[in-house]
Amino acid sequence: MTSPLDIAVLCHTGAGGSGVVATELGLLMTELGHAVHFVGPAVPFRLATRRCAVHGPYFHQIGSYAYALFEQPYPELSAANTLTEVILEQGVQLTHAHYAIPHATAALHAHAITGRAPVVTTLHGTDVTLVGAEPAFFHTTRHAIERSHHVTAVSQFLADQTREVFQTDREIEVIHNFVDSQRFRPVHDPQLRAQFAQEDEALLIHVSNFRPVKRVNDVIDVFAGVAAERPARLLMVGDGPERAPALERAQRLGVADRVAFLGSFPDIETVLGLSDLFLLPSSNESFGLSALEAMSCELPVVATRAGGIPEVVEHGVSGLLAGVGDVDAMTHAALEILGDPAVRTRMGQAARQRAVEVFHPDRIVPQYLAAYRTTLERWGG
Ligand code: GMT
Repeated sequence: MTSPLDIAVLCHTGAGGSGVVATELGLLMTELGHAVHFVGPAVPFRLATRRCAVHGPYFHQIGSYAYALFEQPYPELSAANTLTEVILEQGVQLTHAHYAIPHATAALHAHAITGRAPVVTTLHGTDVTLVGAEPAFFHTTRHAIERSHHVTAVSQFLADQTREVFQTDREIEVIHNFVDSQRFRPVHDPQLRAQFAQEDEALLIHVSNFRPVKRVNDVIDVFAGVAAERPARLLMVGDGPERAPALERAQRLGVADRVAFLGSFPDIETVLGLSDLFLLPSSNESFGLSALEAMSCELPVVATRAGGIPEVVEHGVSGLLAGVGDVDAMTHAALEILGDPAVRTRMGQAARQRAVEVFHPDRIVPQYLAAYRTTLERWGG
């Protein structure tokens, strides 16, 4: 290995794809011998339950200070301050900011203070398509993207969308997300599966943070259509503002007794590995990491043709895609896959093969490492 790196990582610490990618990448970098320092208000969601084979990664809590004159907290300033301490005290050479704001903004602030630690920013999706496009954050997001020393996006769709939304010709490297196919794999355990479904019932699953963009009511509608035709159960994993409306809809459609809302938890590989089909009817999705994790578990995916999803799920090969809101098409797609065990097996195996071959960490992590090294060569530590 060439010289080990010292990297600080800023990411959202709650359940969500960008924090998951940041955590998994940090763990893999640590296993490769690099020093990784997470800087955040709390230990990232998935880091809390993961152990690395070697010492690290490290976690530094962002300090906070409430003063009567401050009408609201200033997370960007607190993050920049703690990151500055970490850069100066730990010899950090580079900061990797996941999500444009406030993380890239805070990282650039710390770079301005220290004159060290150039910033690699990874765009994940809603930082551009929802939050960044909002007038309230438009200029700060564009500034973060234009001033970061290197910018990556998790899909070609997102790179193109970023240039369009911000009218910028900023160079953006596409580095797709990845999945640990050793951890995310099929689980053949009839006793465990029996906790969720009878032998003759198909087990469908949806995992998300239950935001409006996920269209969780469509998940319920598709499931109701499937359950009207064949024995089936649905696992809803995650939590968020759309959970209560989704439960209400399941009750209204008379399928609530077959839908289990399991809440939010980090070790989703077991429930994914036990299931038969993954549903992701989002209105927009820059990548769809949850779908990739399901594919790695040998699950075909029924999803929308939105954003970067077609870069992950190949229509007709690893799943079936439909238009946003086209519940009928998604219901037919799910029934088509579940109705023929040979189709389900073929698509599931193709899904896993794609996850292993195209989105393996061994293919993706070196791309981040190369981005770090190029940034350091160009901008210094
Ligand atoms: O999906 C979310 O709402 C969470 C969000 C995040 O930033 O945590 O996920 C985004 O980043 C993931 C990891 O790169 C992508 O797989 C998701 O597609 C993306 N979400 C959206 O674009 C809606």
